[in-house]
Amino acid sequence: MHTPWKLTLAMTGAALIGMSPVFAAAPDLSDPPPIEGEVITEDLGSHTIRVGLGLAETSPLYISTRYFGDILSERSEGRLSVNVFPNSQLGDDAQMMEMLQTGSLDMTIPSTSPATTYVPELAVFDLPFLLPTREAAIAVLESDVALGLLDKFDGTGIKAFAYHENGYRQLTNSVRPVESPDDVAGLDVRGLTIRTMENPVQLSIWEALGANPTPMAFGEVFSAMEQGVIDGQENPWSTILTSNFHEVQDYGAETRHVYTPFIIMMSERTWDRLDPAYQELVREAAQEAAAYEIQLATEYDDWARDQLEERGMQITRLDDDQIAAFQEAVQPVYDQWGPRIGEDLIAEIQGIVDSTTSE
Ligand code: KDG
Repeated sequence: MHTPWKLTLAMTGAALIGMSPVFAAAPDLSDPPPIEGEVITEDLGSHTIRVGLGLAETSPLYISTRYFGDILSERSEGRLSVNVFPNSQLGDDAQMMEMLQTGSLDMTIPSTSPATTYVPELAVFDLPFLLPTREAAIAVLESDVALGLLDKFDGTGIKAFAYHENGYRQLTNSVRPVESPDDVAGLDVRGLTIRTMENPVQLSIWEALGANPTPMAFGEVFSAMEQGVIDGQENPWSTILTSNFHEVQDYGAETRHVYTPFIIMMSERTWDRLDPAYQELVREAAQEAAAYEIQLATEYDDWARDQLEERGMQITRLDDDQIAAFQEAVQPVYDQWGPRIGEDLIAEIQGIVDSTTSE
């Protein structure tokens, strides 16, 4: 199957990496998983679902959301269709979740961090160095513990279906290379001013590291860095690349300090308008899109880092001892937030992590 959006993405991908030989190693965007499953032939009404995203058209999140739309369309004989609005053009994560509640937007896929306003326990994902490997992270996302947190959106006006991967967050800045917490704090010079997501645990992480944390919506980050309002930010390499942050950030450090997921969610008002057969289809498509997004995000991660280096970002790879220094510095975050997030929940997540590392 060949649809115009896939062609557009292939072209965007080529432009993104400048048609260099590295193109061969780039994630394969032309071959999403085949769309399988029952096609609903009965006319159960036509719906165009508007999905707002914070990230750009080249992000794994956008690509998998288009795939989600393809599944809905193919399996409803075109009666369900999806319009995706990237680049925070409809609002930031917090605003778009409010729009879901009022029914002025159908879907969005925010990070868990701003979604803690609705489900405070989701802050468990904000705890630093909790999910040490991707294997452990995925096991957690697929666990009943994590899926149970999605049920807690009940009563908020939002339906939450599945987790996507946002990924391991890395630090970038425009001032100096970072190898240690001291480089963040500055010691003899000033601490780095770092944008954080709008979430108090994220704020505590950067306070513990001696930075000047500045919470800010994602859509404002590029211009804040361009204008020198902030020195840096932290996000997965794929977001840093697809948002062109390397144009205003000279230094990166592979800190992997937090693994944050995304949540695919829908307005309950939209949900209630859908026939139960379409509701089931939306659930299935969300899960299939999540699996594809996680695959793409994994493929993007190292590739995006290498692309950033090729484009001139100086990236510091940290060894185990250097990572341990960051880990030690952020320990107060656990003391401060553990009781509020729930020690039992944290222990359950740690149990899942241990089960993947002891196998
Ligand atoms: O659509 C998702 C983005 O808006 C956002 O969640 C990205 O991780 C992110 C951040 O730093 O705000």
